[in-house]
Amino acid sequence: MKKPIRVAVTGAAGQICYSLIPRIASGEMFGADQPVILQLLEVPFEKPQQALKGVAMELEDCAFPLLQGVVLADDPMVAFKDVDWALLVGSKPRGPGMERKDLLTDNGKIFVGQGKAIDAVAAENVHVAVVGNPCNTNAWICAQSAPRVPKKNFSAMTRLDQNRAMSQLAAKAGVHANDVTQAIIWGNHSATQYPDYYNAKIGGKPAHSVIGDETWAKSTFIPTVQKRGAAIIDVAGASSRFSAANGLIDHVRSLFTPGSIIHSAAVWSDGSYGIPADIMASFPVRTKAPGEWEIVQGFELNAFAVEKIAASVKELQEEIAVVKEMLAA
Ligand code: NAX
Repeated sequence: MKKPIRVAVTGAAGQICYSLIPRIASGEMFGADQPVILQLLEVPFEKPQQALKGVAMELEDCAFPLLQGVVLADDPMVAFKDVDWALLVGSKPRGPGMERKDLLTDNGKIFVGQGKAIDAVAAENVHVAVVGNPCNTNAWICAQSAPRVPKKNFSAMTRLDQNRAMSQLAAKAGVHANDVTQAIIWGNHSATQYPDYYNAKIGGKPAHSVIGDETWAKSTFIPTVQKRGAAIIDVAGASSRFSAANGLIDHVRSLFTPGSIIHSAAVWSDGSYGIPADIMASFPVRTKAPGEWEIVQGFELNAFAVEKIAASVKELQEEIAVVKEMLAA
């Protein structure tokens, strides 16, 4: 039997994790022959800690063959001890009257503390995937706070956005989402993200030659993907839950599984495609070995794409400027 992978999950009593945790335990993230030990973190208050106990009891009741242990924690130093993967889902939602800046600084503090704990106690080659919003910048803060861990081991999730883009393109072309490839998301996981119509493929052919409707791409496809999270909140009264969990399963599985498939993830920029180095931006990514990925080169970006990506990068730089003030204080 393989050595178990230790996986920390934060926000473990929250909505996304309720769908995420059983899927990790059943082998969907790391593979059907890969045992896992789950280390679940929640805030140190009675209600979430009780809810976390309930999650642990349900895990027990599943008798998952691959689950080799569960650690419940209210302290990041316990939750991140020796972990190979840290999945940072927990963060505060934006409350009434809160500015984006308030959210950045409030959640930023969480990711400073968690970064420091990861630096101190996680396994040598730990990989960190961030979902809690604003996820790109939270991943950046976490990376800054964990200087021991190589920057290339950090990622933030834009896979849900990619999956949304695949479904929108498939529906327009009248095919299944399986037929859509290279639905790349560039930039920030926010309403400024750039879902790339021009490099996407449908049945191996350029999406723009199959769909042939640039007006639809610009006025419907891109805004629909950019604002899909808000649209779900409007309809359901709650933010994306199992689709976000599913996005993270896909995100980590793709980063863990070597192959030629190109997928979207926010990773540490090396300056590729003119996106400034040392920010966390979403790129086309390919995985060379488990947990070792590279930014795929060679995609053509037209003037429209360059302008859209620049706007998203500007937003990322503004977010980083806000948190730099916080880190300096
Ligand atoms: P919930 O509010 O249901 O759960 C969050 C959980 O995190 C709560 O149980 C809370 O107690 C816990 N938490 C807060 N601070 C913590 C800390 N310091 N340590 C450990 N746990 C902590 O939110 P949920 O719907 O699960 O969403 C979680 C995060 O995902 C939010 O920030 C949300 O904005 C973000 N999302 C990101 C997406 C993406 O594509 N990157 C899409 C879905 C989602 O909006």
